[in-house]
Amino acid sequence: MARFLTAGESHGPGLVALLEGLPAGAPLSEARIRADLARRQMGYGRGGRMQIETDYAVLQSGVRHGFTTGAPIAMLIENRDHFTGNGPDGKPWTHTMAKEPVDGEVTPIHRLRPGHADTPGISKYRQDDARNILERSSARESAARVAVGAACRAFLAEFGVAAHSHVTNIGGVQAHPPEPVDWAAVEESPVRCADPDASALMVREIDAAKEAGDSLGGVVEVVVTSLPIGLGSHIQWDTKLSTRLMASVGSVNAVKGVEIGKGFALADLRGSKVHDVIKPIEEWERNADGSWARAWPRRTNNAGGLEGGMTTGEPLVIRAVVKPIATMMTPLPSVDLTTGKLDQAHYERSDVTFVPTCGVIAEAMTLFTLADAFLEKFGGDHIAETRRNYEAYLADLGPRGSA
Ligand code: EPS
Repeated sequence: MARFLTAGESHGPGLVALLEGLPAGAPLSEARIRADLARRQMGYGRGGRMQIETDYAVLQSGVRHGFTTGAPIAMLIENRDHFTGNGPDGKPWTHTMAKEPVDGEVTPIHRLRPGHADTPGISKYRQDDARNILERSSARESAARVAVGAACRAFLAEFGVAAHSHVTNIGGVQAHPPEPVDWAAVEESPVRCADPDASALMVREIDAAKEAGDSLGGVVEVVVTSLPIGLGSHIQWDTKLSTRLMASVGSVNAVKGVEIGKGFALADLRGSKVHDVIKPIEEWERNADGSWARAWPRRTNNAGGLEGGMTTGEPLVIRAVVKPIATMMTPLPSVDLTTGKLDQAHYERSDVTFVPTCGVIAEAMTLFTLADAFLEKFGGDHIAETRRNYEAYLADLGPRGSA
């Protein structure tokens, strides 16, 4: 089993991630983590902050000479802005975010932003400065999650598992990506979209929203290939992999809906057009060593690689809808938390959209959840033990023999 926690504020000294449960012997390096952190920082529509940061996770523990030791993996990502930048009132972040009491005024945030965690947060935690809420609710925290996802990616890659994501909609501009998706084209696109025409229109839409002082949401899709059949379980509500994936992807900042496979479109279709017919054994493919390339393959994948809370062995397809960012250059009307009187919502430098970034975060959360399910199924304190169990399981798949 794997688990992780993060800590850190957006403009504090840094973010921390603590990942536990990866077996010993899995390859891991700061360079591999950096590759995913760099992908998270890209995407047209992000604000000035991304020019300041070059996210880098320093491994503090759990890795030696390029391999995990089985011990907890702690990672530290510095917030460069904390050490070099000033807050919206012109004071250095080191002053605004100081751990000790400071001399002189620190401007509190009283104007609540509709759509952000500000209002329920100040109520629940009895705060009179919304900064004590927004610093932690900021999507900056997702850098720590992506570092965790990168470690899980390195582990799962040892078993051929690969995860990608792409943007299918920004602000109502719908992409029509090629099938299969060209992942290299996604990485080249300014909005991480595989459809070049839609990509150009999305950039225009982001420019128009920026001009209007507004923000945009959209839809991202994560696709994971080469998963073995049977991860997760149908036995309990909380052991179903569908439950766990919807929760982990649904936890990404600003996500308001998650769907698997055809998702909400299933409402319009009859069963005969939905369920994924199983191929007869004559059509199954074999690996070079004679084992099945994929047991019980399907003709279609409308289920998005999950049936009954378990993987089918078909690609996992999971989508999330991301709401427009709550911090807007032209703020919505709001209220002051000290007086309750009408005021404009607070504005701090922000992004127009972070939908492209969300895809990378959703990938990380998916990878973590899959690594957890993989270890639950195959176990192992060293990756060689995990591999033995995995290979023995694969060798035993297929028809059970005639009665
Ligand atoms: C965010 C506001 C912006 C984003 C930030 C999330 O930060 P700032 O207030 O410093 O301009 O850039 O995202 C990141 C810093 C990041 O690394 O993703 C928010 O309010 O959620």
